[in-house]
Amino acid sequence: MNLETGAKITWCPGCGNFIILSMLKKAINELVENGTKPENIVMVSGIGCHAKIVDYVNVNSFYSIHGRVPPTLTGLKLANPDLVPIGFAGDGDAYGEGISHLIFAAKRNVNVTMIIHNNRIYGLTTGQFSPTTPEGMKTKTTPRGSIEYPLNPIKLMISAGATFVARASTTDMNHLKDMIVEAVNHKGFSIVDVIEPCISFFDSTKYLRENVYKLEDHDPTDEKKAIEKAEEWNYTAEGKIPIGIFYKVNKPTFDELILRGRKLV
Ligand SMILES: Cc1ncc(C[n+]2csc(CCOP(=O)(O)OP(=O)(O)O)c2C)c(N)n1
Ligand code: SF4
Repeated sequence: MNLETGAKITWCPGCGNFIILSMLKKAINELVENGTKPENIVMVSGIGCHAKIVDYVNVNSFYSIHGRVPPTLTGLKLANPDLVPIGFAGDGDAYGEGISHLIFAAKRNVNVTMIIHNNRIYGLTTGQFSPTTPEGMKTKTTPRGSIEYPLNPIKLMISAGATFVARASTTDMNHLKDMIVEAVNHKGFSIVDVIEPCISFFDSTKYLRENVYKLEDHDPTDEKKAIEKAEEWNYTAEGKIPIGIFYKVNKPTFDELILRGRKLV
């Protein structure tokens, strides 16, 4: 289906968001071919460069506020369980401003999906450090190099209770599309941390091309092994970056438990 909206795309040429946008459209088409009703898909965004993605895809959408994508997704799913809510947030938005909301949506295992545009910097506000900026990196707010260790969201989300935790990279496009489809198809709280370059303020393209590799021989139902795998790369400035599904288990979802309580299912 044609998902173009005709809106002018204002991202910097070369921004990783272009790849997320084009793989998202492919993923939506695949989901629709396999039975998802397009009118049930609702995109929700936070605030930042990533957030403009809702203007560029012709499905229902809601431009939310900074860090509040997870509660918006939760509200949509509870109000109408037929909906397929998909959230889009930056690393600043999801892991900084909105971290408590993200943790609680994961803890509750709400049946929604979060796609994180993790360029490891604040893009829209022109280059301040974020929770996943590597230690030592010079940014506008860390002119002598960041003295903080980066957060590892894969480890955090597994510990918080998310039942689908994956990482993708804009340097492996088909894999990114597959991760989006798998996350949306998973029943429970799903998150895909997409590592991407911000061409203007943190160009990681070369590093990603040289260091991203696909997880193999990994059992995603084993929580301890998933955390061990997640520790292979702690969002530092160097090291190999595994991509794929770290953790995937089935548990009752928050929305289903609420509806059962109201005797609606
Ligand atoms: C409550 C609140 N705090 C701060 C801001 C200013 N602000 C807008 S976007 C942004 C950072 C966005 O960074 P990120 O989420 O990583 O998204 P990106 O622009 O990199 O896609 C900030 C701090 C805001 N709009 N609202
Ligand atoms: S500032 Fe960075 S994240 Fe924002 S559009 Fe430009 S390259 Fe993309």
